[in-house]
Order: sequence, then structure tokens, then C-alpha cells
Amino acid sequence: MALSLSNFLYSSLLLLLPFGLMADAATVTFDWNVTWVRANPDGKFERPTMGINNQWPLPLLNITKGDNVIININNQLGNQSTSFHFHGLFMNGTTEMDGPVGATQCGIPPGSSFTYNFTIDQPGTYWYHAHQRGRYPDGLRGPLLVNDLESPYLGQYDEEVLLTLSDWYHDEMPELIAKFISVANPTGAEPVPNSALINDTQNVTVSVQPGRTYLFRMVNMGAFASQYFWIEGHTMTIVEVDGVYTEPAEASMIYLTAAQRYSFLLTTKNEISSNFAFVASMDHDLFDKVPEGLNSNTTGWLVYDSNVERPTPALLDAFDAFDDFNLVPQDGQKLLTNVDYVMTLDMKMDNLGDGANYAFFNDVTYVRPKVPTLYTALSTGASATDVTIYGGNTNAFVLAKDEVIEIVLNNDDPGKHPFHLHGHNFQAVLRSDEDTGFYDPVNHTAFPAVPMRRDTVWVKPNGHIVLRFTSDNPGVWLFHCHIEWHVNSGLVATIIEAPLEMQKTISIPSDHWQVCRDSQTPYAGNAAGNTVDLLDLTGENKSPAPLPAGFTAKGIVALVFSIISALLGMVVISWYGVAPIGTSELQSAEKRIAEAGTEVK
Ligand SMILES: *[C@@H]1O[C@H](CO)[C@@H](O)[C@H](O)[C@H]1NC(C)=O
Ligand SMILES: *[C@@H]1O[C@H](CO)[C@@H](O)[C@H](O)[C@H]1NC(C)=O
Ligand SMILES: *[C@@H]1O[C@H](CO)[C@@H](O)[C@H](O)[C@H]1NC(C)=O
Ligand SMILES: *[C@@H]1O[C@H](CO)[C@@H](O)[C@H](O)[C@H]1NC(C)=O
Ligand SMILES: *[C@@H]1O[C@H](CO)[C@@H](O)[C@H](O)[C@H]1NC(C)=O
Ligand SMILES: *[C@@H]1O[C@H](CO)[C@@H](O)[C@H](O)[C@H]1NC(C)=O
Ligand SMILES: *[C@@H]1O[C@H](CO)[C@@H](O)[C@H](O)[C@H]1NC(C)=O
Ligand SMILES: *[C@@H]1O[C@H](CO)[C@@H](O)[C@H](O)[C@H]1NC(C)=O
Ligand SMILES: *[C@@H]1O[C@H](CO)[C@@H](O)[C@H](O)[C@H]1NC(C)=O
Ligand SMILES: [Cu+2]
Repeated sequence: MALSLSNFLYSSLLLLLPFGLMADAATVTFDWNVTWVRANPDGKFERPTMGINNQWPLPLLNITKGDNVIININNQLGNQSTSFHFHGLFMNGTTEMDGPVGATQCGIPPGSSFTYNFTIDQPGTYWYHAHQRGRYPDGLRGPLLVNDLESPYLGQYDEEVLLTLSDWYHDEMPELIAKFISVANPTGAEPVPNSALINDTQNVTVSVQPGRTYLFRMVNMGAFASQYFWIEGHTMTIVEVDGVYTEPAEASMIYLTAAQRYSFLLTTKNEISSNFAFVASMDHDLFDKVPEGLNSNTTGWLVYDSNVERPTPALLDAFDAFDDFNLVPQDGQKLLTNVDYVMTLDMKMDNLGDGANYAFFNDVTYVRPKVPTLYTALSTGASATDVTIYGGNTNAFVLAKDEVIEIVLNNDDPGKHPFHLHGHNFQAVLRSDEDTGFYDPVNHTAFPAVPMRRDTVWVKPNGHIVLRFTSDNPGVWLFHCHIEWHVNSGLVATIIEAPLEMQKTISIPSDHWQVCRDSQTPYAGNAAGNTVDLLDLTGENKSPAPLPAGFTAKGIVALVFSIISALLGMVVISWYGVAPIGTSELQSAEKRIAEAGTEVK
């Protein structure tokens, strides 16, 4: 019964030792069957939803820093393949566990199994989600917390509270994507969510006690909408963004794009006479049209006393959120200077020859290669440093090891976009105001001495951002907009970081090859699967051809279709809606417009 002295000393020693020195970190194992379930989180509509072990919402992964995580996936969906990405984890030394289908693995087809095996040595607030065309908004996304026994804020709070935010669609993604990327939607208007959720429900209550401090951890797991978040009568003290501890910063409202995370400290009042509302409100700027009856606001309450009423939140005239560029990382990491390599990404939205709207970096819209990019890097020897072999539609960049890399992103689009880098966080060096056009490297506002770091940052409409990081993590890492619609319409670039180093250090477990065989996906050679002539990309996956000359402005495409509908009536429009339109149809439409005396610029 009595605790022996040696046992006692051993446990005390464990508490005193820095975590990294502990003999064996734990291995935590999860068995996940991916299954269809039915869910109705907004109380308005029950729908088929992708769950884990017949449950949805998905499980919280609450891991301790240093732990080895094993997740055994068995895809029991029956009709769709999938994969998982652990958003914000660097996967240092295990790029093969990063998850994006076509980049670091083949999709896991129905009936197949796949094991993710990685060690977490970062603290903070993360999430996990499927990383294959449109899967995560259908349900496959959940929170991931990394508990840090060495947190600089340990001891400054009594308890932890997790709140997730999300938008929610009633229709399933395959159907919505088909409507979104279609000749019938030439302007590329994104489907607007039906509801917003907090913690995968609404009207959530957080029971609090007076005079205590709570660490709130927040994740936006949504597919599209950014959200403003505020708590009436209380101040938030931000201490972490995207896994990076910050100097404490007070805020009355925060703004979370899809995929961003915040942790803040909140100290409760000393009396319990009232309860207080908190609100998450979807940013309408991103919606082309706000549907009648949409409620963008989700309310929850800090409940001091459950017998006291829960007040309706006051309506605000304007949103005034904390600017994350004012955050300072707690480790004081200085601005990276002496940039070795600049990746310039000019982004725009435009139409291709099928009449649908796509997203482009440097005039190329991403199309998944036949061979996942990592497998190309591992199977092509010395040629792996030649960017050509990764294909003409992947926006590939090959980086050398241990260089300072700068990403310049010029947003030639009137929308806000949240950009995410896999495998790293980055110093957010500059975010211009809107309508400032492209970045001018010789004329810009001063960079901060200690820039904010995170893994997802938004660019303003028709503005630009400049990001920096060190290429110290060999692997294949995507850089993409985290609006799932824009991922599907091609706003993705591929970074192949230190490929020759990868060839020495990365080995692919046999179950990863097996899912490629199960799904008949080639896993060697260049992007087209050619293992003999690596520079021959015949047969690679390509985007549709460009529009014929004179049809490049998306406004004209819209005009063409409104005129066709006026001339020929709705029967034709619905026919166009089901069959992809070809060049000849567009040309005859052009001729008709000319004949009708309409001006075509
Ligand atoms: C939350 O409360 C509002 C207002 O009472 C109600 O309209 C809504 O249906 C509730 N949501 C859920 C999921 O119960
Ligand atoms: C797959 O099955 C689910 C559940 O039966 C169904 O709701 C969904 O529409 C199907 N999806 C496809 C792409 O067939
Ligand atoms: C996963 O599915 C298999 C086969 O149906 C079943 O044997 C196993 O118990 C399931 N695992 C979990 C964790 O539900
Ligand atoms: C996980 O990876 C480690 C390191 O490669 C290996 O030793 C271990 O056997 C793997 N575990 C599983 C369950 O695959
Ligand atoms: C996560 O685990 C830690 C350590 O066990 C615990 O203190 C914390 O409350 C947990 N967080 C949540 C949201 O459950
Ligand atoms: C929100 O959901 C998470 C699980 O994802 C749970 O740990 C947490 O306690 C919930 N928060 C509240 C306030 O209900
Ligand atoms: C949502 O909240 C905002 C800010 O208070 C307010 O302007 C807007 O009218 C609210 N929307 C609805 C539908 O209540
Ligand atoms: C530098 O940029 C500012 C702000 O955009 C502009 O007003 C100014 O004319 C520019 N100066 C030069 C030398 O281009
Ligand atoms: C990856 O690990 C190496 C070796 O420990 C380290 O030098 C590098 O900074 C790490 N990079 C990231 C992004 O974690
Ligand atoms: Cu976007």
C-alpha cells in the first residue's frame, strides 16, 4: 500500500526533468474506421456525414508534446477514398505522413488501411482533416491539441476550454463542387454555407467560476468562412497563434480564417450575477451573395450561474478585430535576412476553355499529378532536383537545403484568401493594404524586427503578402489557399524541399505502397509515371485548355451565357449545365453576339 521511497523519488524526478530528457515518451495509438453517419448539427437538416468509428463530431486528439502518435485508418466509406493531414505539424523527418493525396501519398480507397506514424515535438493548438478533394467539409475534420509541460504560460491559468468554429453545408461536397466548377458558374461564385457552428453545434455553454483564469483554445475548422469572435464583457489575452507562443496581447475581438488557431487567457469576473454571450460571426466579404435568411452568427454563453438568464448578444455596427501582424513571438526569433531564393506567386481567378472558373498561380492551375510528388522525388535519383519532372500543372518549386526562402504572393483578385504552408510556419513579414497591387521589393513599408509567425495567414483583396522561412525540413510540402473551393479550383503550389536529402532519409512503409496498388495509382517516375525518360511528360494530368483568344475575361463569359439564355431560352442553358461546353460552342456564341449587334470587347 505504501509508496516505496524509490518509486516516489523516480516520480519526482520525472516531474523535474525537462520533457525531452525523459527516457521514453509515450506512444498513443488510435484505431479509426472512417464511416458514414448521419448528423444534424444546426438543428435544421440531417445529412450523411463522414465520421470516425460511427461517430461525429470527430474525436479530440489531446496529445502530450514528445509523444509518438499512431493512427490506424480503415476506410469503410464504401464509395470515396480519403487521407488525413495534421494541420500545422511540421512532420519533420516524416513528410510521408503529411497526408495530401497526390503530394505525399495515394488516396486510401474504400476497404484499404493506412497507418500514420509520427512524433509531435511542437506545442499548441492544431487540427486534423482529410486532404483530398472536398472531403473535410463533409465531416472529416477535428481538433488536435498538444499539451506542453514546458509552456511559458503554465501556472497562469486554472483550466483549459476548447471551442471549435466551423461553417456547415447541407449538401454534400461532390455535388457542390460539380456546381462550383462548371460552365454554369463562370464567375466562380462559391457556395455559401447554410449555418455556422461552435463546437459542432450551436448555443453551447461554458460553465465558469468567478475569479479564475481559463486558457481558451480556438480552431476554425471551416471550409470557407472566416469568423469574427468576441465575448461580451471580457477581454481576451492572446498567447498563442498556430502553435507559436506570443507575448501576451489584449484583444476584444479576434478574426480566424479557415485553418487558423488562437489561444487566449480569460479571467472571469468576481461576481456571478450575470452570464455573458460570446458570438462567432461569419465574414460576409467572402460571400458573393448573402442568401435570404442566412444566420451568420452563432451564439454561446459563459455561464456563471445556470439559474440566471442567458442574454441575447448586442448587435454591433462594425467589426474591429485584432490585427495579428501586431503579435510578437514569445521566443523573439528575429527577421530572417539574406534571402537566398524568392518564390513569386501571382494569383488570379479566370476561365478555361470548358467555361468554368479556375484559380491560378503564375497562370497555372494545379492539377494532381499521376504520381504523388513525393514518390517522384524518391524514385528519380539525381533528376529529382529538376523541376520539370514534377509536371506542368503542379506549380512545382525545388528548394535547396538550409536556405532562407521568401514567398511573395500577389493577389490579383478582389477576395481575401487564407494561405497555408505545410511543413513549416513562416515569418509573416508584410501584409499590404487592399488595392495596393503587386509587391515592390524596392519600395515597401519596413519589416518588423521580430515578425509574427504562424502557418496560415490571409492576404487582402488586390494586395500582397511576403513570408519567410528556412528550408530546414526536407519533404514535399503544399502551399495553398485554405478555402476548400479554391483548393479544388487549383490554388495550390508544390514545394519539393531538399529532394536529394529526402532520398537518404525518407523510407515509405509498405502499407503506403499498398494503397497505391489498391487504387491503381502509379508510384514511380515523373509526374506522368514515365520511369524511363524522366523529361517526357506525355500523358500527364493537365487542366482544360485556355479559352480561345478574345474570350479571356470572365465577364465576357458571363455575358455570353446570359445572351445565349436570352436568345435560346432556358432549355439550352440547362443543356449547357450538364455537358461541358467546347470551343466551337463558344465561337458560335461569339458570332451570335456579334450578329445581335452586341459589343464584345
Ligand atoms: C440555438 O438557438 C437558436 C435560438 O433559440 C435556435 O434558433 C437554434 O435552432 C438553436 N440551435 C440548435 C442547434 O439547437
Ligand atoms: C456515398 O454514400 C453516402 C452514404 O450512403 C451517400 O450519402 C453519398 O451521397 C455517396 N457519395 C457518393 C459520391 O457516391
Ligand atoms: C473497425 O471495424 C472493424 C471491422 O468491422 C471492427 O472489427 C473493429 O472493431 C472496428 N474498430 C473500431 C475501433 O470501431
Ligand atoms: C513508427 O515509426 C517508428 C520509426 O520509424 C518505428 O520504429 C515504429 O515501428 C513505427 N510504428 C508503427 C506502428 O508502424
Ligand atoms: C488535454 O489534456 C490535458 C492534459 O491531460 C488537460 O489538462 C486538458 O484539459 C485537456 N484538454 C481538453 C480540451 O480536454
Ligand atoms: C467542445 O468540444 C470539445 C471536443 O471537441 C470538448 O473537449 C470541449 O469540452 C467542448 N467545449 C464545450 C464548452 O463544450
Ligand atoms: C450578426 O451579428 C452582427 C454583429 O452584431 C450583426 O450586424 C448582424 O445583423 C447579425 N446578423 C443576424 C442575422 O442577426
Ligand atoms: C513607393 O510606394 C508609395 C506607396 O505605394 C508610393 O506612394 C510612392 O510613390 C512609391 N515611391 C516610388 C519611388 O515608387
Ligand atoms: C527539422 O529538424 C532539424 C533537425 O533536428 C532541425 O534542424 C530543423 O530546424 C527542423 N525543422 C522544422 C521546420 O521543424
Ligand atoms: Cu482562396
